Amino acid sequence: MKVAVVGATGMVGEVMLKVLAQRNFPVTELIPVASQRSVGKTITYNNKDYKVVSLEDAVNSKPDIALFSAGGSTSLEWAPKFAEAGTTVVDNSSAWRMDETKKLIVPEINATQLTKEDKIIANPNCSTIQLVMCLAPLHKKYKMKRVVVSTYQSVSGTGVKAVQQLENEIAGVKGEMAYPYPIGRNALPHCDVFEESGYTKEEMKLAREPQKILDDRTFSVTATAVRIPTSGGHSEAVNVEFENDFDINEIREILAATPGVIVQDNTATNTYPMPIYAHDKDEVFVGRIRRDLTQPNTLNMWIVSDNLRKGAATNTIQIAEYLKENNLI
Ligand code: A2P
Ligand code: 11C
Repeated sequence: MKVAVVGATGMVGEVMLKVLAQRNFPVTELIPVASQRSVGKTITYNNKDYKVVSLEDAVNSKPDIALFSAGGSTSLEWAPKFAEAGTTVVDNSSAWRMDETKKLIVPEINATQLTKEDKIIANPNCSTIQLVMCLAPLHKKYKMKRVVVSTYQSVSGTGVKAVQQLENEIAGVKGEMAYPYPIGRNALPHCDVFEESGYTKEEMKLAREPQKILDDRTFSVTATAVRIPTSGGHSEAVNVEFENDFDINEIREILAATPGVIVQDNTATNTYPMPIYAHDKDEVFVGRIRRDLTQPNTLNMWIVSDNLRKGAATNTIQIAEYLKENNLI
């Protein structure tokens, strides 16, 4: 497969290259793409050097698939050009997620919707992916009514500048600020920009994307998204009210049997998911599974995943794998 990685020099792009190699994706030709600033630079993939090319050159070389993570405006402008050239685009930005003509895919949940006609496929937001990975199997069994989620998101979700801000603060060095406040020793109830409603865009992604992925608008999600000084891995405290009652052991069994989900839940041994253990892993980790004692049919749990892997690069590449395995590209 001729594979273009658009945004190959970026944080997610670099992880995409790593995951493509680790999962032995059948790359016969790699086309790393970035902005004009990076054209001609060398990147290494599977111990081989490649030159970064421009978007124009990448479209003209007609890749079979293009994995995009170069921001929403690049996707809006360029994904249709790739699609027109016959390339299937899997896009990690927010550009196409809520477009009714595009599918929003978490392979374990809804990849079977995909057909050859899908030329631009959207990858959900990182905090949505880890949430729906745990909600989907429980919704199937008990039917969700309402989800309340509070996130604890790492600085890598914001990008290189934010990772640098945290490192500078730890080292006691002055530098550029990615956030309006210090992030070290702090918690900012502010991920992405504020909308008129008072919610942030990140919170609204958590509210809307699960309904589209699960193809069900009968449940609702309300979110508070918080940035914390972890370098990688997003965490979520999740409260779910179901229509039907559940057995807590059965909940654990269902989650443990869900592909891509790992239960880490033993209070006797202080076993629970944490970002430092989720780092560099492809799975979603869930623990602190317990009944909400304040109202019927309601569950609390704690979900952690590496936002750059299952939250971004891995999910994108799993979509590419599904397309390849099912002869859809
Ligand atoms: P570059 O490194 O040349 O700026 P991150 O999310 O870590 O900031 O990375 C963004 C990625 O998207 C980088 O690879 C960046 O390339 C790329 N990118 C940003 N703007 C454009 C653009 N206008 N055209 C192509 N690639 C872009
Ligand atoms: C964050 N979730 O952690 C964001 C990063 O819509 O793809 C990814 C933003 C997006 O800030």
